[in-house]
Amino acid sequence: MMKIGTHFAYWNNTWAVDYIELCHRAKKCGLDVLEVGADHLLNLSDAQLEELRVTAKELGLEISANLGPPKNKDISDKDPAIRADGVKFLCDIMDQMVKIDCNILIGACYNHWPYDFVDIDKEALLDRAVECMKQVGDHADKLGITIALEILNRFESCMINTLDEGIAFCERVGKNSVKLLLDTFHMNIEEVEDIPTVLRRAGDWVKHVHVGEANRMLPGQGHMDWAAIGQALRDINYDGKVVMEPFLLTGGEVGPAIKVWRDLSGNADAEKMDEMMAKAVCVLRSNLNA
Ligand SMILES: [Mn+2]
Repeated sequence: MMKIGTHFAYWNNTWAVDYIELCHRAKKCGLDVLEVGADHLLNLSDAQLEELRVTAKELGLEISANLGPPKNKDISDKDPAIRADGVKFLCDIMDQMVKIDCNILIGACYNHWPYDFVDIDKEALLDRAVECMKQVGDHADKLGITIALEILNRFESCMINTLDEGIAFCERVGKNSVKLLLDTFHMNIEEVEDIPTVLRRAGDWVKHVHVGEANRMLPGQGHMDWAAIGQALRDINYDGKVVMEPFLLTGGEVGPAIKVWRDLSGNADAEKMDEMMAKAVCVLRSNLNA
């Protein structure tokens, strides 16, 4: 059964949030999953992690952990010390994830994000990231965690832009725990085939899905063919999380990072934001049969 979620930054334009409050808000909107910032888990005490685990469990919510590593923890970096720090950073995050029963780490874990495009020696970046990801994958295997590497569009990564590049990377890593995340926003920019065709071709490589309209508005607010996308996910027997990444708000830290330069929410207040989210959940449930 597919589970429907959202990225935590939907409601705010800051990365710093109260996840306990957002768990309740997610539940109110009818969501099954709250996607949190993976690195935030490093800043929470064991007591806070336990509170998050219990709150999510009581509300029937699952948690996924979304990561854009900082530049000084980039496992593709030329500097071996930075790569070693990056491997440790990813392993430390997974150790925290276990404490909240979270078993999926997603994002551009092979690089730093937002990428600065200073080093664009793609082959060398990939070679270094593959070697480090083998170590990270071993730790994930041990913990029962899946790492779903996000395929990003050209404006966010020079390493993995298409499904084929994602599969090639995972095959080189060769770990059961290291698979792919496909995101409709990035696929819409980079893939030659239509999105349902790419999903069908991806098959078992897909361990996490991000959904949003072409401009990252909520499903149902744009022109994506959600019925066809839902059918493709059923065709590959996808039973993981389908997580929205709606970015509608300008300003703060999130607006500039995501390049949201105009309000896409219709100047929504808190109540209206919840209403729009609840409506998008319905759009996905009906199209995904979730
Ligand atoms: Mn995404």
